[in-house]
Amino acid sequence: MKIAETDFQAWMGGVQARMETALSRLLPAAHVAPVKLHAAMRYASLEGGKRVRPLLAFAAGELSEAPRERLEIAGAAVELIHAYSLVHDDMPCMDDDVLRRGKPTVHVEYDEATALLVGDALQSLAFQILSENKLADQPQRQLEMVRTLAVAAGSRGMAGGQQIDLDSTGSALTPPELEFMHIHKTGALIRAAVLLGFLCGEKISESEKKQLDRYAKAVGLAFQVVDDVLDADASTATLGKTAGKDSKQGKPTYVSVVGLPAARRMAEELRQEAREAVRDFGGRAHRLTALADFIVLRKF
Ligand code: GRG
Repeated sequence: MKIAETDFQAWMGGVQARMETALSRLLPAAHVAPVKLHAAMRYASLEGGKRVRPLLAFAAGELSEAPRERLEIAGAAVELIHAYSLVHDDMPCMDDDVLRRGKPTVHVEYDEATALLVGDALQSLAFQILSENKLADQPQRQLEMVRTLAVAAGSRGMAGGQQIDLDSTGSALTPPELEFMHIHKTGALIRAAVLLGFLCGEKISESEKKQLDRYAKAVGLAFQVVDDVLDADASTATLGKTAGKDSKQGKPTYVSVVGLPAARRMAEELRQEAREAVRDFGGRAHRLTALADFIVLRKF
């Protein structure tokens, strides 16, 4: 293994461990009433997941010299929204899945009503921690962060993308329609993770923000293209969730719309686009470029 790879693995492991501790602290304790809901919220959020969104927030925060304590909160807020989306997405009324992160899904381990409430409560907690901790020196900046996450999670972001996804099952989408769906369903939250991380620090200019946004958009879409490739190409054991589900459910994916080789090429083009977007930052963006590589070259 090369030194740069070893360094990246160590950094990633460090942020993941830090986020596990932070999330455990920020989530209500399992013994606090209502015990079932709190235990299920912890089940949905802890001990699992790659923590890609907090990793992106930390990497972007390095550019603006953001304090780690702020990045933990911003990363946790995005991760809680992500965890909520997975819980709801797995429910019988949506994707109807029984396996997530190698464990039974929340509605299987608990029950459907609890899964619904877990998602609701995780979403509320995300905005609670984002608003009750000081994340910026100017209140206006912190409001911008709250708004960024709200838009990304809402009907013009993730929830809207999910609606398009549900409605498009069994229909043939064109590549631009598919891109529109994925930019919203998956890309919006990934983009928010990068922006929130950057906004936790002070050293930012408008032009730098634009460059970072270009990176975030490329990485957000790349993440979904790779997810589609892995769904078609990897095993359930490797993924920790049911593989091959998209085609079984008749869902349009990059693989079904453009084919596996073209989807792989697209992921690679987006990786290059992401790297190009942060080229001007030089060595300061080395975590961001390594994360773009990780997101596109991952096997799970
Ligand atoms: C229910 C409002 C609502 C939205 C759900 C994101 C989403 C929308 C559904 C998840 C379904 C899915 C498999 C989407 C593909 C991309 C994705 C978000 C994969 C899972 O994210 P990872 O790989 O998961 O970051 P881990 O477990 O590592 O955190």
